[in-house]
Amino acid sequence: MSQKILVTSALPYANGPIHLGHLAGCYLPADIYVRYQRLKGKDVIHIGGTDENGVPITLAAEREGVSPKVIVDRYHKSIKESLEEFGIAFDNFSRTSIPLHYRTAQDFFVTIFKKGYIFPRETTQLFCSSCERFLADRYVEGTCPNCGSGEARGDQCEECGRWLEPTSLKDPRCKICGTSPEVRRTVHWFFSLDRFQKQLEDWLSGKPDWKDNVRRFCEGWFRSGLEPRPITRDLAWGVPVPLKEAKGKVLYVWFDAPIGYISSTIEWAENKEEADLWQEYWSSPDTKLVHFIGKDNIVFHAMVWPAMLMAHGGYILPSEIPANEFLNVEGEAMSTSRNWAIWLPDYLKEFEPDPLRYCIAINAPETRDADFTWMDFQARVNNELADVLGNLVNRTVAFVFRYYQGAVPRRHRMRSEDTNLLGEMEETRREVGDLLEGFNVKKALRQVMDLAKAGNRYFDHSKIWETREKKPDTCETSLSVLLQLMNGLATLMEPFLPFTARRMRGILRTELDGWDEAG
Ligand code: B3M
Ligand code: ZN
Repeated sequence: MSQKILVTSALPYANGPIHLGHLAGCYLPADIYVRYQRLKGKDVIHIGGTDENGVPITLAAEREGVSPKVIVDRYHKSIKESLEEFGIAFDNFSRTSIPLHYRTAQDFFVTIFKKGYIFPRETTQLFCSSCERFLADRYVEGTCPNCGSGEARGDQCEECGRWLEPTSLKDPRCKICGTSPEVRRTVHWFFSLDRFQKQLEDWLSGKPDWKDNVRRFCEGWFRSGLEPRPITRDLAWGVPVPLKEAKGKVLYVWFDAPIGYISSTIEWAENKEEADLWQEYWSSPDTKLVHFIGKDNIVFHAMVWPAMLMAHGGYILPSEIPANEFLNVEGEAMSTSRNWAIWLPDYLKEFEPDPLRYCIAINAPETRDADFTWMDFQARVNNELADVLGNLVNRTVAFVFRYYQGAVPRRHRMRSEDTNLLGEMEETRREVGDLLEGFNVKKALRQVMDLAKAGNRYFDHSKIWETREKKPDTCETSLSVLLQLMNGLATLMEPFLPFTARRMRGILRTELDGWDEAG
């Protein structure tokens, strides 16, 4: 059986539209990777969906005074449409509020519960007496015990990134009414993450080429020692805990969300009417499972989720977790609450997808945070997309139409500059392929642009406006080489700028080549 590649992108919360940070963090790099693998003819599927459970959803609903269902329906649609319009090509884009997902998540829970990895424990929790309910995660705000930020949330401090317990906050207050909550006793179900520390450490030590950010993160956690994690919540929205004794409780969203990758794959197989096909991806030991995520999701994907999979035993473990850093906007961190972001639906009202795909990819926050500015956007569109790529295509095509009626001129004797350029194209294809296999989107795109620059230099040196009359054979050969280069570029560009690549093929009237046949 040929190797399968199962690519997932983090499931965005369906509590708002999608923004640039989401794209840079995972959707665009994932899409580039998947498009490349498809061109290679690989058996690859891209699985995603919206995360529709948990406090981020119920909070958004309460803020608007509507039911959570209204929120998730609205934003599932918005997110799905934006991603489609932006060219992010999913094989399946599901949602975690559907019965199929509930069943899959509950079965997963029951399997590891029966194996003894989930247990109830009496704990303390913050309770708001004026709202008369327990305050889960983001229903509490307060001062971070780690960095002192006054706006830490019950689950995490956005300032220092520390993962928190609501009861560890100083001066906690109810997010809804501002009351300072009291501590009450309650029972929650815990997942024995601690029992997987050794296994996780061994597993991670077999991943020396994983990105530093992921490895450093995990090493920090191992040093402080893993502890059991509560995986249930007191909420009226979400996947009900499938235990009689846990009435009224739902699964913690971070427990059910990654299982969404599995349920979305099941849905994909059902839609194809090959109901068992999903298992070939999730169970075959030579499937490459690749989770594209942003850095704020590392702990869940590199530790908690693999431990859940180990506990379950029926599925493969992630092979790769390419996690990107953050993309800032005009020097400031994006923030939904402060409404500092570029929302994709707004962008798409004004511009085409490819210029933004280009700017994000060429400046991708792969190893450190990067910054998006509109000045940079403008400069790159003008100086790189238009002056380098657009110019090469326009002047070549204009010349061919003007003097050769739009037909590809004949190729005669090839000179060294001709074979050199085509050789450079071959070389670029190999290098870009290697870079994309290693998730180096930024470098890969730079190589493609360097090839376009080489094409422009070749154009200038070839002086076709002179050779056309004096040495017509040479002119014809140069043009045929330039057109071949353009066709090769249209394939090399396909993962990054699919709309532009399609337009180029339209001009050339060529079909999309496979990666290895390109040019
Ligand atoms: N919804 C967090 C986020 O949107 C969360 C990711 C789930 S991936 C399984 O950043
Ligand atoms: Zn309250």
